[in-house]
Amino acid sequence: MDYEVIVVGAGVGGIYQIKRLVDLGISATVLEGGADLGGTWYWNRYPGARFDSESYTYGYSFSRELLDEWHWKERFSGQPENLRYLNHVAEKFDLRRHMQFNCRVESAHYDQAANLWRLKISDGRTLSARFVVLTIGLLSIPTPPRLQGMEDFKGRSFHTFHWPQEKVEMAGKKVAVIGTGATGIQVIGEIADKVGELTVFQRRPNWSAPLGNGPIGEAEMADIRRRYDEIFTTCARTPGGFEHEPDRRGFYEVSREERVKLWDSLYGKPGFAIWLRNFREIFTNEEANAEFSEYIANRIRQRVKDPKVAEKLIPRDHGFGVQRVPMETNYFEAYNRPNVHLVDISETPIVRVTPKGLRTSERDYEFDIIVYATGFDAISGAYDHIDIQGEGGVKLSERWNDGPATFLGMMVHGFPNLLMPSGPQSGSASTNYPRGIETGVNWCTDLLQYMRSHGLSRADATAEAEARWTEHVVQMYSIMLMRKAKSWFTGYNSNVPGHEHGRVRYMVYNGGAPKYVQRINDVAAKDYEGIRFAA
Ligand code: NA7
Repeated sequence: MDYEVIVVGAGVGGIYQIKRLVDLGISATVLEGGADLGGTWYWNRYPGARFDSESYTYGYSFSRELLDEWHWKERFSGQPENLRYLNHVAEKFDLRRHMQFNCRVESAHYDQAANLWRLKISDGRTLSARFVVLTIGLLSIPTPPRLQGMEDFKGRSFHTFHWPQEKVEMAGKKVAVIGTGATGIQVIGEIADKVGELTVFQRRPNWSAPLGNGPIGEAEMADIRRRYDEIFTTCARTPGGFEHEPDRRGFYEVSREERVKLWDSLYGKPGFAIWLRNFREIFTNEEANAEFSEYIANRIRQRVKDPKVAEKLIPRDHGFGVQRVPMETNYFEAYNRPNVHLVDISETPIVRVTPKGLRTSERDYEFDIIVYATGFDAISGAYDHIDIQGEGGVKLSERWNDGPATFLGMMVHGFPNLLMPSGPQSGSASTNYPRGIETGVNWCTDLLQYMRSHGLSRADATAEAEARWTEHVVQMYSIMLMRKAKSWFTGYNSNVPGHEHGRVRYMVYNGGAPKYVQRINDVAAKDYEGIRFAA
């Protein structure tokens, strides 16, 4: 056996997981497909890439020293600083020597006779380990569109995830952005005044509201440091793992004036306040949601000068907050600029990419750069991309063909000793990611310690426990308007066969962080009820 534990992926999750393992003296390594650590913050180098989480709620909470020495310079920190932070963490705790880069895991097969996982690596090696911990990200498999002629384009084109590491000269250039999700909205707001011409190809608009970014000075940072305990306690108490707590008053218990007063105070408050400090009915009640959506629609109408463009930017097929809400900086104002154009491709679809640009059903466009902000094979995609085979050679991708089924979002029946601290149906995907990650990594690490101290070498979730958890996840969707959304929360992706809209995949745990933590802690307290162990 090469290692006791192999961790796959050196992003936010993998960095913390290896720290825990090293501290316990467990023989472990991290295999990372990229050339360096950082995951999401290593890859996504597009202009405007930044947290929508308050920076100081995104950072790790495990080390007081780290909290005390790091200065988050912006309320919503940008990619370069985020990557510096993760490098700082790795260096501070001397974690780099436990990481191997340019090592893409191609397959992971469980060898039942030896009770070992055997991993094939892209560099030709085969490595074995008793446990495999997958920290492979929720949004790590980018999905460019499948357009005819993409390879013929003579200019530069890339998916936002693969934004080049060297500076991309954009001044004076004709740029196309396809996609208006959280990524597209960040890019567009950032580059509108830096490019020659910007043409946005929008299929469906998204609801979006101001991010409210700003600097954090020395004095404010000192105050944040003093309040860290309180901040993390609040995050642990709220459904989303943020500082934002829902308004507990009933939507219809207060007058329309009171509701508008709340919304006026939230619009422009930093971060997800507008989404998560709102009335809870926004998430569950069609009428309440429609009333609030109309409020936001009017905000858009106030900000976009051309009424025709404004109407095109207002979603009609879903209400505010039932899809992930992208936060924006100067997004709507971008459309007031003479160099920015909106093409509604629900009316005039893109027909193909040409050597010079794009052809819609209406006309040809010429571009120097085409940016594909078209999203990810989210949450289960990274798992589907590794040939993972459990007991009896069962393939995980086939088991999950119609959507994931898990135990606590962290284990799968028939795949012993395979752990997913932020797996599908875990608490991470629908919450402030690092808060969920720390929870998941701690739970998985506790499980490893429990097994060590009890002389156990094999852990497998039972089929019954997996079915119960998955049923609970499905139930948590049933009350949410989100279940109807054409969004990566329901497994929709028009560029991935089988992920078309219409069949919900139960990807995330919607019960909120406190309930999730309670559930997984209960399992641990009952000697891991639902897991079958062997010596
Ligand atoms: P999203 O939220 O999945 O958005 C992708 C966008 O790209 C969305 O507007 C799509 O329109 C559009 N899209 C996708 N494929 C096409 C094609 N083929 N043609 C035209 N338009 C297309 O991905 P993001 O990267 O923005 O955000 C993902 C998460 O990353 C985000 O929530 C953050 O948590 C970080 P559609 O809606 O399918 O009509």
